Amino acid sequence: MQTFYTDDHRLHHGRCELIDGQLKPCFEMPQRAYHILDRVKERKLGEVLEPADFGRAPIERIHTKAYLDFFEGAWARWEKQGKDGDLMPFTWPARTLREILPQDNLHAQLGYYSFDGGAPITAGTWHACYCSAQVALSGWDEVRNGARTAFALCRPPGHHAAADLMGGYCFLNNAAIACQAALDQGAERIAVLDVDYHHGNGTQSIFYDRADVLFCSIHGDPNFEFPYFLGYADETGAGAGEGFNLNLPLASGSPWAVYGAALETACKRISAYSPDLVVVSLGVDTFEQDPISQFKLKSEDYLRMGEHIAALGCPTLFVMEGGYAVAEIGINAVNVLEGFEGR
Ligand code: OKP
Ligand code: ZN
Repeated sequence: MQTFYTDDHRLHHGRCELIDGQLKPCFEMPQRAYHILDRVKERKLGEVLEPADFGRAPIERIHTKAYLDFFEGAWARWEKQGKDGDLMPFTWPARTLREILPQDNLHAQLGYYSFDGGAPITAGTWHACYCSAQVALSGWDEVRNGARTAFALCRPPGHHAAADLMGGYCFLNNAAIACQAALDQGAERIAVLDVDYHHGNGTQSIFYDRADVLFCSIHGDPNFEFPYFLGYADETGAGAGEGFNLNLPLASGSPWAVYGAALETACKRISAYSPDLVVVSLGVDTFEQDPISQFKLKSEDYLRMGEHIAALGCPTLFVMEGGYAVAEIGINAVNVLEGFEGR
């Protein structure tokens, strides 16, 4: 399996996040991608290739032009104000306020285009995210050219990002961008299997009213876990998309026995859909030692996960999402890929 990767992800490096009332170093850090890359090489998974540049057009198929223009230009505006700290929102148009977009103020616009304070913009964030999307598109291109599978080693992750919202460490929805490119290039039905510990609210929202993308997600029950406001089992799709959204929220502390059963349920639904392509939003924050998550998967369980996905018998694009147990992230992510390849 080929891996697509660029070092440019390092240009996104948030300094800190607010957690439990304390400022701590960002969990979503460059070392995550370095560890995965090291493991890909150590296990001789296959070639590691730089992404091609497909431009901004495929990104604009998912995100609004206004959102992208804001995001691309935000750092320059911040710098012009003489600031150099991470750019983070602190006011949102929540209930009782108006959902309006003030024309001049950077912070107002940042609040409008985000749903939490977990996606800090730094000097290189736009470029890193642009490259992360190109990594996903390059992975799709590889599958389009006949490969059974490819690994898009994306960073920053993307599944929390909606058409015009950043949040949850995500800015551009890499998996959704790859899905839309595949549909635009002839695929008719795509299944997204989101195995990240957190619900992929961005991906769900993007495809919620559509039947050409089946979104299946296994995640910590939003009753207790981020992103709290989406990801419940009764969200089954809307309009033409009714029946094409499957959420499988699981209890805190769920081990592989519980997780594997949910994965079988998701795989059955995906098989019945007979997709042309499966896009896996590959988060490994379901790991027992993950510092911000509450599932209990062990490293060997990720081999089983890959085997289940391979049994679908579909062309499969893996798109990296979360995972914050940095020392083990490479082992766990690559275990899924090795399980898929049956080695
Ligand atoms: C991104 B991905 C913890 C707050 C949670 C956001 C988590 C984003 C996860 N108190 N902060 O899905 O791995
Ligand atoms: Zn996650």
